[in-house]
Amino acid sequence: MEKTSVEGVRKSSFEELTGIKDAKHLERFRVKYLGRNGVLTAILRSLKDLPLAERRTLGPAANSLRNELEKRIKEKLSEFSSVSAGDFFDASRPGKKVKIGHPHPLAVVEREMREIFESLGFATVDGPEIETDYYNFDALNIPPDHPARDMWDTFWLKEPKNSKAKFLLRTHTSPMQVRFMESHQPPFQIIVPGRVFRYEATDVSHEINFYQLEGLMVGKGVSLANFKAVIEEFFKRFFNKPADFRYRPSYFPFVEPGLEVDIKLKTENKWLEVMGAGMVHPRVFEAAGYNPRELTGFAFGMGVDRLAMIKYKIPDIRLFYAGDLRLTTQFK
Ligand code: YSA
Repeated sequence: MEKTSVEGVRKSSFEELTGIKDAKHLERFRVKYLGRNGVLTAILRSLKDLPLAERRTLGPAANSLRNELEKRIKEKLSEFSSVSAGDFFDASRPGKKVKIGHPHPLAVVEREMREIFESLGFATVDGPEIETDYYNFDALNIPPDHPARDMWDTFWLKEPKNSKAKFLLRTHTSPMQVRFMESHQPPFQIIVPGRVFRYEATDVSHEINFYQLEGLMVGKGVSLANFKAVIEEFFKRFFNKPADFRYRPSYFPFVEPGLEVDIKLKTENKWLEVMGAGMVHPRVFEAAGYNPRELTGFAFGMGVDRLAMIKYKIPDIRLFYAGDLRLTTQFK
């Protein structure tokens, strides 16, 4: 062994070191020279077999090279780790998940309801949330002093100056019945999903702001049998479970006869009220400019929130409006 071999290792290792650009490569370099089978380790190991004179010169040179290489490797390594994460772009790393919003459970349920009705031939219509008392009440056969106005606790709005109309936040989606009929001719079948407002105390099943879905089918010879067929088909698809139905006589000024529909899912064994409905009252047709002797129709109004509560077993309607993401993120 000659001193020149240590010098040669010094030269080649230093040259190699300058070209190293990352920690992985540096580690390979360390193993190559200083590892168990490394080039310099082999020189150091062979010292013991050399004559004393050679050992005296080669020994210190090899040891000093080892110390120097260890020092430089350390320096280089700290250089790499001091590069901030921001300076280094690793294109192979998986990207950060983009946070996207979730549809609200009521939006999901409303979409499901709309899709079922559309598949049954109903068109979807939108209406204003701020209404006049004419469309919300009068046109629906509920004149100003009629006690039935008390069925709907109303948020009245301040009257604009010189306005003859009284404005309110609609208490149901039914005002769209006359609004739609004024500008369309039968036969037609529509649904009106939308937000409604009632000035009443909240509890597990009542909110001051909730959603309804109105339905209206008008034509020659439309009957309660048509209503029954449509509604039972709707619920069969909506709950995707076998169910029993109960039709109870009820009163709404804008239908004759009026009824309420209860449903009992075979899996639940409990009757639940799901909607108000009936055959459109002749006075409502008259308010829209139709001849009630020529036409018949059925109408209904369902509570979207209540149906969502039943379908997804949500115990309190107020959860829908609490803005808690633990609820919303469960819906796609
Ligand atoms: C009836 C006959 C028709 O030909 C057309 C529509 C109707 C329904 C009528 N417009 C109406 O609003 N009836 S209702 O006062 O009984 O409300 C209908 C549904 O809305 C209820 O069955 C219930 O599911 C829901 N609802 C009522 N008040 C609520 C509510 N949901 C949440 N919070 C409230 N405060």
